[in-house]
Amino acid sequence: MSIDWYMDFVDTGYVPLKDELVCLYRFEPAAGISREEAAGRIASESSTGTWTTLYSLPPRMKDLQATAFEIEGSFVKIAYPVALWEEGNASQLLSGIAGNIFGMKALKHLRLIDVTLPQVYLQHFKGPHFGMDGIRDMMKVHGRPLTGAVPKPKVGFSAEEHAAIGFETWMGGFDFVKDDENLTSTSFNRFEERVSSLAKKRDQAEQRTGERKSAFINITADTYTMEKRASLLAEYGWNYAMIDVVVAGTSAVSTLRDYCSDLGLAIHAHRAMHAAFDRDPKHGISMQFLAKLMRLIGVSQIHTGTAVGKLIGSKKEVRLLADVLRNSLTKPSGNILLEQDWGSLKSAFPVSSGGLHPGLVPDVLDIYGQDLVLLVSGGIHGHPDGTRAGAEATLQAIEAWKEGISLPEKAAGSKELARALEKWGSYQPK
Ligand code: CAP
Ligand code: MG
Repeated sequence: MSIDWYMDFVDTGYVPLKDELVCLYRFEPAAGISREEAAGRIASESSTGTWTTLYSLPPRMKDLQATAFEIEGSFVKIAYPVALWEEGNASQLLSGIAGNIFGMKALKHLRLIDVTLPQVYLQHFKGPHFGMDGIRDMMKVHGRPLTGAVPKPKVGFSAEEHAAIGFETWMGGFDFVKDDENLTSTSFNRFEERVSSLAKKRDQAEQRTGERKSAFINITADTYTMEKRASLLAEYGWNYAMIDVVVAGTSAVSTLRDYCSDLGLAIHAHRAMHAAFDRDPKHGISMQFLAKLMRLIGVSQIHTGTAVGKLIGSKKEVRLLADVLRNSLTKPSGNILLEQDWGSLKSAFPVSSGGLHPGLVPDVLDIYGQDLVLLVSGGIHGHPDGTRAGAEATLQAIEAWKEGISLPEKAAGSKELARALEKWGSYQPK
């Protein structure tokens, strides 16, 4: 009598239905486990199965079983009946396709690479409140990347000092002042004080420049506190809230998406902690899955890397992440991306940040084009002539890229850029 039924979840002749959700995994079986059995175990454990055959199995259960239908080398595609998934519940999706399966002894490694979400599933999610066009209209910024900076050092300033650095950042021409991912409401910089101090400086900067100015102020905390903080942001006329989405969790982001949307707040998603599970090419969950999940839930923008800065992410990955967030239809790309038709679900901005300075701006824009949020933090506050000059130098580098001229050529008539190049040239931080 056989004790397990994993092979019931494998059918390489199966063609997924239009309404099925398809996942792409990279997997390595443990010793003594065949590829087919390993694929069957992934499909079983992430849908209706368990480790042993059962005393009774109602025939209708077959309709809910996942099917491993394509096994090629270390990659397997698995089709999931849409009835497995609760409408509009992204957290439950993760419990299925990114849950127990990572801990199975039958696998040495497992990585969830991508998922194709069918329209019947997508329709239960609202997606981003604004979309890229909506953000550009809201900020009145067209024809160039949106720009921002985090006061540095990361934390330590009082709310007043933070706001003063923010003012210099805005007066240097940047659109946004961003909280760092580990700044929330500390004894030396309370959230409430930062919200009001920055609002005063924002109003001054808007008055003097005639430009819209905003900030990504970090509300990350328990969900109830995040709701209170989002309400305070709206009271002070802010149009963004920042959330460390991996730390806060899928359920909290889902709750805040509607709460912020009702307040007219876009969500800036910081991805701190993503590298705990997306860095190892053999195991974990890819950044493109996280980016897709966050667009589905409805953040307005999320960090996607620089390729040339201080943090991980190749040029190819960064371009792919930008496509996942910006395109209405993503074409499949080998064993790293599945096709995705987003239907009417709005776009989200990729955010490029991390070790950038004016000398690296053309490299980043060559990768992304101009539809991105460009964050240059140490790269403006470390400018030899200070924050305002650093922001001006960054904007001069953007102009150079748009004009199709080299930075040294541009620097001949732009002293702030010249001074930035003197210090950093095209140095790529490690
Ligand atoms: C960048 C940053 C961002 C990283 C996050 C930092 O500051 O504020 O958190 O960009 O990485 O704390 O390092 P610098 P990613 O510009 O001074 O490096 O964007 O890859 O998620
Ligand atoms: Mg940071």
